Amino acid sequence: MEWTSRGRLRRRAADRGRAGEAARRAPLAPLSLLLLAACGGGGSGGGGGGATGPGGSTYDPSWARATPARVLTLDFDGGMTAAQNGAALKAAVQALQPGDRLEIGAGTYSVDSYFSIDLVGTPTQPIVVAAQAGATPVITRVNASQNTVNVGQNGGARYLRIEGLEIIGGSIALRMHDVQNVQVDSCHIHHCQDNAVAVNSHDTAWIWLTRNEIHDTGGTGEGMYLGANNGVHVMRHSVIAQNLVYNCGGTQGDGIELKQGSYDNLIAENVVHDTNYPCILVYGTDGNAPNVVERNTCWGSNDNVMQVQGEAIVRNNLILDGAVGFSSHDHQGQSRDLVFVHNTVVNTGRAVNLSSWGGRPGMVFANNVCYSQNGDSVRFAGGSAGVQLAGNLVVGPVMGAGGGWATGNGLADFAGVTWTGSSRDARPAPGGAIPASGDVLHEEPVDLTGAARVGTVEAGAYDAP
Ligand SMILES: [Ca+2]
Ligand SMILES: [Ca+2]
Repeated sequence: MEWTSRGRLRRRAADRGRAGEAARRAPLAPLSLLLLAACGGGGSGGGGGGATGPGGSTYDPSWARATPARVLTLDFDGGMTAAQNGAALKAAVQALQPGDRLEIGAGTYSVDSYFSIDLVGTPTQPIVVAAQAGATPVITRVNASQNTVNVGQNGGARYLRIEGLEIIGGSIALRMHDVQNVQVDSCHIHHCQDNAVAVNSHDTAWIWLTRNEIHDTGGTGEGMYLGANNGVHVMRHSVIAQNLVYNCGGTQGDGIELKQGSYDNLIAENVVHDTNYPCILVYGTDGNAPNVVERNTCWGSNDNVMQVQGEAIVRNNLILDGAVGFSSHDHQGQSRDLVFVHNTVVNTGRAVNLSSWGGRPGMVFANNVCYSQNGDSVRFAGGSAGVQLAGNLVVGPVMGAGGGWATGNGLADFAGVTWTGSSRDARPAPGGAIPASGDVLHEEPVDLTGAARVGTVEAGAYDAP
């Protein structure tokens, strides 16, 4: 298996203490500022700030809201074959100019030749390839000898948005290469021979992968393969949000994998389930700005459900049903600067395994609910020296630490959760152990739903008033 996992979190220890509370309560400020700066830079004025989602996260680039200079339409021609329609689609896409929006009608377009989208828009004149309203254009190919869609392989892509397409088959269904300021939104990408989405052949920046449905992969099987192995190419300043990823198999089958060295990325509000390797797997940043993994719901892995090496903030996630719930250990770098707060982890076996946390800088484990039916709630295999431990609620033994938790009652503490993850309503049950179980010094301003935390401080991903 791929023994990895990391998170990344580069925040100084002081930021996590009392003095740093205000700074830590401004979630994603560094990323947001970078995104806004990026959107406005490099061109002739990129519009205002990005759309703001729950909790202040930015899930769309500001340039995506630019009014098209020209709207073009491509309809499926019933008098032509799928392959002829595919050739027409390829030609129409590759002819787009800055400011163009191409709207594609329903039908199956088989692009049976090498297809790379190398379109360069600008912040005020981005290029959009979209489905017509209410239509589902399907792009596929006749075999898996090539990727179905490449982006930026033959000159690069900038300020490009791909929206509402269904992409099926090929070797990799969608592979992005030399890309910056590119968004893939609301696409349905599935049943390919290898990964579904790969962004690992170049250094990339300001990529938005949002609201896509991704499933049924093969080969090494990643739903999303982001950054290259061992930091050879990195992804930075990017947003992976509100995607639904499932049935990732093959020889590995990670749901969302962000590789070593990639930094300052946001992985938020994704739902990932039924994967062979981890639903979400994140390494470290090699000393750069932390990644943020928040408000994701993950269940059903043959491996660790979520695995983060270090240099990350991991908060408000719901994690259930795997070989281990959450795991963190040295992988392609060392575990360090990892803040793990306000997560709910429920598992039949060990809930949380922290192999290399003892003596490492910047480690925080606070306000988590960690329940195991048959195993350890939390295991610090290398001890917990220097780890900030507070406000946790556990069921099952804690190994390698001397305090920082209280003991809960079991599944009755939730509104409706099963050990297998078949029921996942992890809101605190009134009268259970969760209300007021958290530590105020480590309280996050919002919970998994994006709602502000109010009143007493609850451990876990869900607030109670
Ligand atoms: Ca993998
Ligand atoms: Ca509360």
